[in-house]
Amino acid sequence: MSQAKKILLLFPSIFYFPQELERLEVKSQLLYLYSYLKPHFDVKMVDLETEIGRPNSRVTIRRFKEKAKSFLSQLDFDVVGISCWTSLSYQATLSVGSILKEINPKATLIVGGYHPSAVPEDFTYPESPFDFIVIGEGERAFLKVCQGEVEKEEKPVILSGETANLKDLPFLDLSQITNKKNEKGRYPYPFYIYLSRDCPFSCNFCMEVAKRNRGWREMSPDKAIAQIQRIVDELKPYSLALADACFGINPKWRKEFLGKLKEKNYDFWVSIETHPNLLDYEDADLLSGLKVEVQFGLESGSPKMLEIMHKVNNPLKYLEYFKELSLNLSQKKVLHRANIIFNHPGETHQTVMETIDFMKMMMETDNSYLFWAIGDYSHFPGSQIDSNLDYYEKTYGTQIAHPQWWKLEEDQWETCRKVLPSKDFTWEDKDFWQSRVQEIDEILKNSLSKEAFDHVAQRYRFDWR
Ligand code: B12
Ligand code: SF4
Repeated sequence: MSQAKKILLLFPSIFYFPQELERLEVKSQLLYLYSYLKPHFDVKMVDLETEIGRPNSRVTIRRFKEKAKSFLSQLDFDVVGISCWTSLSYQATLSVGSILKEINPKATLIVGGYHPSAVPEDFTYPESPFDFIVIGEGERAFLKVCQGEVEKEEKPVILSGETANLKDLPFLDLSQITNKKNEKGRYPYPFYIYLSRDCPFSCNFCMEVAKRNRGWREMSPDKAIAQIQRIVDELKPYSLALADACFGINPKWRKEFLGKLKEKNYDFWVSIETHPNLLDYEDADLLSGLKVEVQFGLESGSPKMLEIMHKVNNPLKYLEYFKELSLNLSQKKVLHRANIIFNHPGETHQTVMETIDFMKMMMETDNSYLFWAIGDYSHFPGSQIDSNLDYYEKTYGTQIAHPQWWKLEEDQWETCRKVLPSKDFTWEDKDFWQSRVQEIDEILKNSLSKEAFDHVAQRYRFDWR
């Protein structure tokens, strides 16, 4: 093994994305790779999105490339890992890949993330600067490349990532982040960590399948708490997101972890993202009194849509369960959020109204701790929908305006949502759900407890302040 290798881990930024959705938090996927490789090599982590920015026109992209070239020319590297994490980074990845090969033709370039996992062939074009394309988890595959266990070939090599045992993964190395603390000595952005990996559910819209692992692997509750405590000691964050694709699938693990988290009684916000069927009243007891926001991927209030989404086998039971659980959480003053996707393939005016009616019914109580995050379906490669587009077109009349939108030179965040869910809609009235949601905004405001209202206004709804 060559210990002298210099490794650069790079987030290439995002092209053609509206500026207001800018994110400055540390890219956790790189931090995990960094922490894994650091004991073996000289590793540096660079985020071109924060260093240079997020260009969204031909002119600003040209300037971005010039700046990237001059910035990267000053760095010394033998191996570069580029994270094309979402499809929104596709064009930035290709540009930065070419720049790196121009600066150092001998360097080994590895690309990984959700997009290469879903569409590895997007990186194997003639003259591609990439040597390795990794599908799925990066830690082991990256190490193998650096240790010379796999050889470069004339064409890019596609590698299947190996699943890491979370019990053996090192704690996060935060040494490159401590300089991002503010004048109060605290890390000012949400900090995202993962206590488990993968998800055994198979929602049709989700990209998780692209990484090709369908189990659920967790670190022990003790290790999870020790990891959090290290972050607290070193970064003093204002908020921590337990961003696992699906938090706490195993009830024994979940209860033990939540019990230990409760003992810590942290003074910062912790958010948890999970499937509504997983939590029970005992979990609600454990969550009560914590500074916590539980985010549920509820997705719809329409039984028909839940079936089409393949969210659950028994949608009516699922919605009933969520209603009871939410009431219980509100009684225990636990803030919780239901995420809703409108315009998923198959959506009709009727299913939109079923969801609106469900939301209204959930808002009938006062002093609620339930609020909503509502958005349009966005079409990403690698999901079951993407793999079976024909079926949705034939069955519902779904139209995806640009099935390969990440290759277009236009606002990609808008283009990935140019989806006509069914023949029940026209392109003109597909935003039908937005005005229906607007109509119930006042009911939502009135249903919330003061604490929940203040939380939502401060974090999400600036127009409520
Ligand atoms: C947590 C999360 C976030 C967090 C990210 C926190 C952070 N600081 O990194 C937040 C909330 C900020 C976020 C934002 C966004 N997200 Co998000 N997010 C997720 C989520 C729920 C979990 C990811 C996860 O499980 N990570 C666990 C770690 C261990 O795995 P990983 O991140 O995949 O990294 C591993 C591999 O990918 C690989 N890898 C990654 N990079 C590299 C590089 C190399 C060289 C190698 C070898 C390997 C490699 O190795 C890593 C370690 O094993 C996923 C998935 C889901 N089920 O919904 C969506 C998901 C990734 N997000 C998605 C999207 C679209 C977004 C946003 C664009 C949304 C928005 N409106 O802004 C932004 C983009 C942010 C950005 N700048 O890139 C999509 C991506 C789809 C796609 N094809 O592009 C997903 C898949 C959700 C979906 N629609 O299905 N997200
Ligand atoms: S949406 Fe959530 S529950 Fe469904 S498959 Fe994806 S990660 Fe799992």
